[in-house]
Amino acid sequence: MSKTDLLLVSPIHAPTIAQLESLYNVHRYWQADDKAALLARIAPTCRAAASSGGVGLKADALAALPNLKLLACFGVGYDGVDLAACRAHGVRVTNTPDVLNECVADTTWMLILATVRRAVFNDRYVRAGKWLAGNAPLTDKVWGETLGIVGLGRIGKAIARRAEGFGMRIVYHGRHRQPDVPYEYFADLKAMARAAKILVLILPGGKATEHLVDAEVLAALGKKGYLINVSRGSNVDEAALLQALRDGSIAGAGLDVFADEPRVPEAFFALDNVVLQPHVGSATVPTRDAMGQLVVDNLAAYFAGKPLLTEVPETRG
Ligand code: NAP
Ligand code: 8YV
Repeated sequence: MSKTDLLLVSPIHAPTIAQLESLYNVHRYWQADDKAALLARIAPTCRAAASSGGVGLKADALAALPNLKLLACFGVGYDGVDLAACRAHGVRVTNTPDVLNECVADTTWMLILATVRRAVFNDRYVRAGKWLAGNAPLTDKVWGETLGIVGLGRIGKAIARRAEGFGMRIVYHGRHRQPDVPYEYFADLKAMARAAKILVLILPGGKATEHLVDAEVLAALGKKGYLINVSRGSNVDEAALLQALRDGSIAGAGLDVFADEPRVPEAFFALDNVVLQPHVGSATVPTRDAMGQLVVDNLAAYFAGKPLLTEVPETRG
């Protein structure tokens, strides 16, 4: 019996691709020379697609696949998905929430500590032999300070739990107050930035949150404040951030995400008060395996006529 067609829009975790190829007739969209011809060929039979959440599947490709019913995304964030087009074409969307919470929270803490305690600067200091000439400069501290979390969702709460161990005052900003959490709510992001020593971004990307952190929020964070972005690069005005890092309007930044990945503005490379990571929030083998398994399981549920495991709210009936 021939295998069921599956459109794989973008590269995802390699073992997941191998698993999908053992189960489906996988068509690698990003590698197709003639993408329109590929879509036309599989249009009569293709009912499901997989993609990374940051890439999604664009409206023109959705329109070319009238039988498509499911887009299974790898990643919890699905800012690359054209949700309006998916709804218009009756395509349901799944993502990979929860299984990555703890590793992304670990990464966030790696960045908080590395940025405030200047781990990368100090590593370079030792390697360059500068210690022989004198001790490294003293740093600011993390323990006991105020942590402002923008987006106290699944991952934000895992970051907050770790902050409790650091004796921190934890405050948060989002569109809604959460009555069942013990942390102080700020409806106003600028007011929270003024109150916080460390501002962590862990909210969705996309048009609704574009440049949420701009020059004014950075000014509110102030000369002693640190910005940690593990959400999406689009959430920060990068030009304003570069300016604030250069002129000392903020003390430093730890960045896992950028506006135009994998291209990172070279101006960041010259700065000692920024720690840069290549979007590795969830990048551990066990977590990526678990995210891949959720993609596989959502596809299996769809083809078995069972309820989807993790459908995004926007396409739930
Ligand atoms: P989640 O559980 O849905 O939480 C999202 C939080 O963001 C909610 O608390 C929500 O609160 C808040 N939020 C949403 N829109 C907002 C807005 N316009 N302004 C302020 N707050 C807003 O999501 P999650 O699973 O924790 O994931 C969060 C995000 O982290 C993902 O969407 C993704 O972009 C990013 N992420 C990055 C990596 C990485 O590798 N760096 C890995 C995983 C996830 P309200 O509803 O009250 O606003
Ligand atoms: C993913 C992420 O690795 O889950 C997310 O939203 O940003 C990361 O965990 C990435 O999206 C995979 O492409």
